[in-house]
Amino acid sequence: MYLDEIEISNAIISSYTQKLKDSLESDVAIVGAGPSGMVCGYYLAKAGKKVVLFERKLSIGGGMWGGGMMFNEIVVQTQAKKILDEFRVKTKPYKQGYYLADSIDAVTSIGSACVHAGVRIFNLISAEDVLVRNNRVCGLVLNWTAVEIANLHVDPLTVRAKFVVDATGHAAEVCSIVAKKSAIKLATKTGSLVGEGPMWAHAAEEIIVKHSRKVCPGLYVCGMCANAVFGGPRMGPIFGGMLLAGKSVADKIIRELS
Ligand code: 48H
Repeated sequence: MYLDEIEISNAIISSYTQKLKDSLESDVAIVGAGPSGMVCGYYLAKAGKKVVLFERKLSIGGGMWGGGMMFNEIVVQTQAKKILDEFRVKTKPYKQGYYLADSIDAVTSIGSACVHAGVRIFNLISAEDVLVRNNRVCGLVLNWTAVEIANLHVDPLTVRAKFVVDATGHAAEVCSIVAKKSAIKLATKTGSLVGEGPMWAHAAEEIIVKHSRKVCPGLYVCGMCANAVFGGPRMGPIFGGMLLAGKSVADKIIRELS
């Protein structure tokens, strides 16, 4: 069979366009394909929800690839090991209550399960604004990351969703936009972003799952972003809290959707 370049281009353009058009309206739109966003997306899709996930970078995985200071191993605690087991990530016990996993295995296995569960992941797209109606976040304003990097004056496109999840990590980008541009008060003690504290792994891992919840109508926070928004310490290269937070937010949204 002769391989024609135009057929290859046509295949990619038509398939991608269809995928993007199918994603204009969804149950949940997640921003950020780090560990918490992907785990959240996986459990939502597994429950039959229509989920779309936008990631600024070329690669998914957020801060998990690099383990701790580029030593590409991650640590999880006992409760979170069950989630790694579900994704078939190999773990090995270290000391009682501590497990180790290869960060490459963790990112690739979670990413693959997420896509196979039905989450549509769009890499190279950044959320630059939100859609707000009647004091409720109901969508995202998107642009190519390349447009953002090149600082081009190109207007964005928009997607609508019943719920938006901010899983953008330390920067809490979606919540920052909501706090800065809308009249919505976030459900924090200040009504705005409280800010992340210095490292305290034990306290941070305990609080992050509680903080991963609804922050205003239509908007949930998940993972590291939750401690930045509600105020909590960072935890360093222990990733159990991110996995548990992703699952917990998915469970909350599934309840609210039904
Ligand atoms: C599209 C965006 C946008 C945007 C950002 O940082 P992440 O890995 O986030 P989490 O919460 O899943 O995991 C946090 C963990 O990696 C971490 O940093 C830890 C445990 N730190 C502890 C410590 O002490 O430092 O992923 C967030 C993702 C990234 O891939 C970004 O590129 C992406 O979100 N992102 N995507 N539009 N506006 N902003």
